[in-house]
Amino acid sequence: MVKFETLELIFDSPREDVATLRFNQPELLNALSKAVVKDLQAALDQIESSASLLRALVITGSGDRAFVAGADITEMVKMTPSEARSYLRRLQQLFNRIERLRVPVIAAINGYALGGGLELALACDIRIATEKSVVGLPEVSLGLIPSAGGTQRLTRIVGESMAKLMILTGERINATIAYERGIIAKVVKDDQLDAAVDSMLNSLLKLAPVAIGGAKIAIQAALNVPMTSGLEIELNEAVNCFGTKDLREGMTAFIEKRKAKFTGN
Ligand code: CO8
Repeated sequence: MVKFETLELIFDSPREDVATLRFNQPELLNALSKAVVKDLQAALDQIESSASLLRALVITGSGDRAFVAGADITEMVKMTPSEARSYLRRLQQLFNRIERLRVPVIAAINGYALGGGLELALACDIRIATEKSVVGLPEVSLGLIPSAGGTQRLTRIVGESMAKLMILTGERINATIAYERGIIAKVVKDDQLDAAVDSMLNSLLKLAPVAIGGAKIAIQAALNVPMTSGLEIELNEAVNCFGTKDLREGMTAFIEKRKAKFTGN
């Protein structure tokens, strides 16, 4: 485990090829202060440098109240426009780095995911939330707009109409409504989050890592580039799979009517 001032990065739980990044300031509902952003950057450096050994990343918050309750309002209130620009640029870049990891990233949402907290979760691949969780982009109620990717990612996920409803009114919704809107992939009982994450990891870790990474990149392309470019990315990722032993193993196992054993090669 690597302990930072505001978060921890665990490399051996539940397995050595799964990293868990846990925001660790429950008394502040894990708000994203400048210190958190600095630690997040250092943690991501470590995650990227061990990327070849990793099969999945889980992001969560400590305590039982919040995933991340947004950017630190006590710091933002003092920011000049130019300070805000560099802070926001940094947050956007960090969330982009999370989105671009070639391993699946699970946001384990254990309470409030508001503002920058939801924006962080939207940069993850699979969002699992407890029933009591509350999500939203309430920035307009603070005189701000979602600006760590929220206007772009939420709109791509729920469409223009629902994104406008949520962002222009700043509404906070519970996990079940967020599930119905397609923001959350799975809602679980409050004491079942760890079990649900483990079960999701078990499903993912049985499969071919290069294929999972390629599928993720191709799906993201569907949201970000024109169809012709997206199809090209899909083609390249598929061809890349044909260069792996895992593809031969997966197909041979099917033909031989046995379970495939993937190695990530
Ligand atoms: N920033 C700073 N401190 C916070 C934040 C936050 N976002 N959220 C909670 N806290 C602190 C509270 O101030 C409180 O501290 P203290 O005990 O010292 O008074 C502690 O956490 C516990 O919070 P509450 O007492 O308020 O707990 P409640 O259960 O009463 O309420 C809520 C919980 C509903 C989550 C409430 O705390 C709340 O509304 N928090 C703010 C949520 C919010 O508006 N988030 C969006 C922020 S804007 C944003 O994220 C923009 C992202 C990118 C922009 C960057 C611009 C430069």
